[in-house]
Amino acid sequence: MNFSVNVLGLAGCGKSTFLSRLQHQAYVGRYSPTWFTNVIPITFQTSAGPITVNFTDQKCQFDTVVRPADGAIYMIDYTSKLSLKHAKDFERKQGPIPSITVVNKADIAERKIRTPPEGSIEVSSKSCYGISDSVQALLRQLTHNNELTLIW
Ligand SMILES: Nc1nc2c(ncn2[C@@H]2O[C@H](COP(=O)(O)OP(=O)(O)O)[C@@H](O)[C@H]2O)c(=O)[nH]1
Ligand SMILES: [Mg+2]
Repeated sequence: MNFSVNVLGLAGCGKSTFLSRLQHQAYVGRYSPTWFTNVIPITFQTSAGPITVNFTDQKCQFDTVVRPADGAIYMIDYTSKLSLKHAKDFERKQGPIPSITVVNKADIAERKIRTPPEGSIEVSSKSCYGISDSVQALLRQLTHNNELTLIW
């Protein structure tokens, strides 16, 4: 199985860090802005067999063109109120496709967002908290299979 997934959220919210966490199981602490659009294929082992997701990581701005995809990850940053607005804008632009909303940087105590959107998943790309849960939720949405479990 093969899916394309757009990763969308305000610059600095942690999209590239989240993807390198999935790719290398490692945290890359330094900030290097994303200039180009990168497609990162990652294969996950699941109870329904291997699933490859081609994640699109891109420089996100308010005028970013959102391409069609099989699914999307909308990322919010707990330390940025603006990121909440951007995630909603991206969701509207992308339209109704299988998706999850993650709220990243859960490891930071000083939060600007008090009430994250309903159904969103709290993650920390730094500590790895919630990462496998979020991927499992995404794969369940993409496959329309709520029994699917991620082998992490
Ligand atoms: N404390 C903390 N910092 C994070 C986390 N995820 C990303 N960062 C940091 O946030 C900054 C922006 O991350 P990056 O992945 O480049 O954001 P992008 O612009 O959305 O791709 C970097 O300095 C990361 O190290 C996290 O879960 N916790
Ligand atoms: Mg980036």
